[in-house]
Amino acid sequence: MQDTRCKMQDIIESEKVKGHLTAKFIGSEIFLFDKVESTNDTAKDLAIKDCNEGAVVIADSQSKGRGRLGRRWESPSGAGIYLSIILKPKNIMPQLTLVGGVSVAEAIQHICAGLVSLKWPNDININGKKAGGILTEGISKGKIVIVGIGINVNTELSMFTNELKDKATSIMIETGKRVDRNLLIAELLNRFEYWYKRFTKGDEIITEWKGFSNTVGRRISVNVGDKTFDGIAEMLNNDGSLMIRLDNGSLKKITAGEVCY
Ligand code: BT5
Repeated sequence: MQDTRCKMQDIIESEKVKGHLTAKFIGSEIFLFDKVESTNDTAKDLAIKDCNEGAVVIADSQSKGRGRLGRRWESPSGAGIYLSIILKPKNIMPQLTLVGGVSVAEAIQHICAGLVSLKWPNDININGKKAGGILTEGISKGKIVIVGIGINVNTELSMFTNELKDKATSIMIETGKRVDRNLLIAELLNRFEYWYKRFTKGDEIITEWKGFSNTVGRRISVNVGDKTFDGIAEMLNNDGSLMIRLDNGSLKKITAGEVCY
């Protein structure tokens, strides 16, 4: 495991990322931009024009970074990791968000030992606050999947809008350490390739994901559209969906939603 700490303001450089890559196809092509609207949209454009599986789009900042349901993803420059991985899986795989989550958690766990957790379905938390998120989108009838990953790395509290100041955090805010984004990107892509290969060979990702998660076993509220379900998160299915034991005793399967606890 490499020491990803740094003292200086870091600049993302493809060659520096590649210098630390052990992954063979994830990151084999890197498209690096100073600023894009959304790396997921740039990745979609590239994927439609044709590029290899594993190509990665990285930007230092985004003007229209997105979360799920069109929500905004704050993406200040010089601070975070905003990247999208282009995949061409043989089958439709709803668990790719979980593959992304485990890869991010593993890449940052040595910096934030004991502080990083995953919240179903797509949040990366540090010390219980949101420090990252994953946006998985399919195009071409699911033949191409874009896994978009945002991580607040050297983000300072003053860089967040007021709306986020209480609920968002970064690696630096929680640990006091600046991190070299080049090394962290490489580590993340290395971990992603490892899990993606295992996963596409048929291994499950649920056990590793649960190892980082405190969602299962908790009392939660889940918002799905305009409905709210209250109960205990009972288990994760192999397809990545969540089973919640509702207060009326029945079991409800949730495939997408907003979990609060
Ligand atoms: C997510 O959505 O958590 C997925 C975020 C994915 C961002 C990456 S960056 C690279 C790629 N390109 C993109 O355009 N997107 C992906 P969701 O679960 O819907 O959470 C969105 C909510 O998180 C917002 O409504 C805010 O409340 C909060 N939020 C926004 N920016 C944040 C930030 N930088 N850190 C923490 N929370 C944030």
